[in-house]
Amino acid sequence: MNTKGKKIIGAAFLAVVMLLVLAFAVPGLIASPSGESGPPGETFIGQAAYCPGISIDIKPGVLPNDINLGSTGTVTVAVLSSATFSASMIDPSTVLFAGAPAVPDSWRMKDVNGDDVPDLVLDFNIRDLAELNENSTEGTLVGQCESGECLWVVGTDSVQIVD
Ligand SMILES: [Ca+2]
Repeated sequence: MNTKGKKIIGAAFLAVVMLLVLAFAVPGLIASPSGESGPPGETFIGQAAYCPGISIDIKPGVLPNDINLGSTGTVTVAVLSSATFSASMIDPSTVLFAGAPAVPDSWRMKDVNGDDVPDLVLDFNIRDLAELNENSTEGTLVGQCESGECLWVVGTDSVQIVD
C-alpha cells in the first residue's frame, strides 16, 4: 500500500475514534440503555436519554413481590405516572421487564396507586424473566417512549424469589 492509501485509512480510523469519543462524552446524543438487555439505541438530538425518577410497582399494591420462577403464570408490573410524567408516552411493545417482553395486548392504562392518574399496567410471562434467578432481589423494567421529552424509561422494584 502506498503512503497516500495509508494516510486515507489513518484519517478514516481517526474520524471513527473521534465519533466514538464524542458519543460517549455527550450522553443524550446516543441514547442507549447501559444495561445489556436493552433494545438497540437510536439517536434523537434534543431529547434526554432517560426520564428521571420513574417508579415501577411489581405486583401493584402487593408486598413482598414474591415470584416463583417455576410458575407458568404471569406477573403484573405497573409503570407509575406522576405530575411530570405520563406512562401513556411509553410504547408498550418496546417494554422489557427482567428481559421479558410484555404479553401482547395485555397492557392497559389504569390507576393502580390511587392518585387519580392512570398508570401503564403490563403482564409478563414468568418463564420469560431471563434476568431473574434464585438470588435476585430486584427487577428492572426498560421501555421506549413514543413521545415526550425523553427516549427511555427505566425503573426498578424489589422482588422476592420463592419456591
Ligand atoms: Ca396512578
